[in-house]
Amino acid sequence: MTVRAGDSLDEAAPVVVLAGGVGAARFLEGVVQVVPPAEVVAVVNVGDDLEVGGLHVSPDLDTVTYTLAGRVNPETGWGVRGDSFAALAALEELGGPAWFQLGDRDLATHLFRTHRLQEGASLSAVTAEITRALGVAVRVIPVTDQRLRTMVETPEGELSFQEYFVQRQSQDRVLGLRFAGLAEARAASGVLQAILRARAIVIAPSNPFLSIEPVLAVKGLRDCLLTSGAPKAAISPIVGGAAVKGPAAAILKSLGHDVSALGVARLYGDLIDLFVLDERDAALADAVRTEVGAECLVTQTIMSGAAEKQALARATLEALQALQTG
Ligand code: FO1
Repeated sequence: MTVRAGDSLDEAAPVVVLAGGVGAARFLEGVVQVVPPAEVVAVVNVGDDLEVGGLHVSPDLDTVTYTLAGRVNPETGWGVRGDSFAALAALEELGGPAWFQLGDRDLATHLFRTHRLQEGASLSAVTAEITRALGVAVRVIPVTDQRLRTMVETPEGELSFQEYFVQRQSQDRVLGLRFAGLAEARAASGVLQAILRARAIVIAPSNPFLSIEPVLAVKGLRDCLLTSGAPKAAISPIVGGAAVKGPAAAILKSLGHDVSALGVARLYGDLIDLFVLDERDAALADAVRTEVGAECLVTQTIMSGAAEKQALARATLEALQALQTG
């Protein structure tokens, strides 16, 4: 079944997903099973971007794109399926950086992106070129075309996101986060318009600090979300007090938040009308309703296969639609 706009909803209005990397990409795979892909807009974090050997790498944009193109490496959830690493090995021989695993096919994306950026194209324009070339009908937009980089404050000093996440395997205690470039960052063309026109907005089950906050922090984003008449949901990336993937639980703890779905719901507060939490956390739903003032959808949130991704997307969008019409 396809979730379609109800009587009071505009059919052409997009479903907007605020997205980080792997968790968001998996959720989007489900969304495109229940909504025509051309009606879906993914607004993607760029705080994880980095330069490797002079090439501009945008991990979250690529993870979302490769996943929707059916090309992602299913074991890691990032990178290209079946990729080889000959260029990386050759780079290492030369004494170049090899801690960030860039596969040969993946490198082509970074070569193309870097070249087009050097020619003066915007990141959003290059992203549109890449998604078109790979047959992705979802509109994938970086939240901003400006340079925005997540910096992680740790007892060892300030680290760039990928130094913290990949090079040091998220081992450091996170004392705070800074988004370098935020003062100059403006929402990329189409982002605010999509949010204002949306029929539904979903904050994907991504890390709220590392993936979603750099999106929400961009000038105008929060106000736009609050102004938009679309019903808004967030899906908890914390299940049973642990992160589905990555360091979200450790960061919630180190920044003094409850390590639970409730802790995540409190972070989103008045931005959301609906909070989606796992069946294992059903006991927290009442607290979310009373403390955060959001409706709750208690369902299976672990996206172990295609059926689960589709079911989560359908349940979330139907619950949002019911809020709108009910
Ligand atoms: N994650 C790793 O844990 N190790 C890597 O070497 C690595 C390389 C990499 C290359 C391209 C790409 O698009 C993603 C890559 N990732 C790697 C994943 C990435 O660091 C994270 O998934 C995201 O930035 C967090 O959303």
